[in-house]
Amino acid sequence: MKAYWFDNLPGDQREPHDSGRAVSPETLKELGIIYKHCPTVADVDAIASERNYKNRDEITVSPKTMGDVYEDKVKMFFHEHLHEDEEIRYILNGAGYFDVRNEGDDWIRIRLEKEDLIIMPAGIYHRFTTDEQNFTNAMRLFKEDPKWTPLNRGEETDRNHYRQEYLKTRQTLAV
Ligand code: KMT
Ligand code: NI
Repeated sequence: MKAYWFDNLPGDQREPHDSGRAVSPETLKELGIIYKHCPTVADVDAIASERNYKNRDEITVSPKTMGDVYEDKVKMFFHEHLHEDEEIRYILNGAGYFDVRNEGDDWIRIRLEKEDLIIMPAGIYHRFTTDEQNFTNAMRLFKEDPKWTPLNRGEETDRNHYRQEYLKTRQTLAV
């Protein structure tokens, strides 16, 4: 895992966009993001049962597995959105970037590789992309039935209950 401020420069979303300014684990914690290195799926199982996760699936985001729709899917995942449930993602193979918004609306880019697990709180605005290798094989974990419809950013989503709750908890996390 590597976290840094997104450079906001033009160029393909899959390029690193590394500003060279690192983001500390403390900053991620204040946004409600939990990172864990999980060498085995047993480590993931432990987290899943601790947090009452009942479902999971596996996705491979790559041109080989998705064919013609790959480019569209990658663009779709990169639309800024939130979910009404906490989301856990565990990288099985390959790599990918999760970009998350901080309290000042700047983008933090989190690079995840094999054995990296991230827990993102409900209501945080984020987006995802593969890197220049175009290959992310990940496990997605859901508390209940897959209830992870992306709600794209906009006035209505800004007013969403889970968004409002997230903003409240974030204040309690900040030092
Ligand atoms: C999300 O919530 O944006 C995703 O789950 C992206 C695909 S998982 C590698
Ligand atoms: Ni998402």
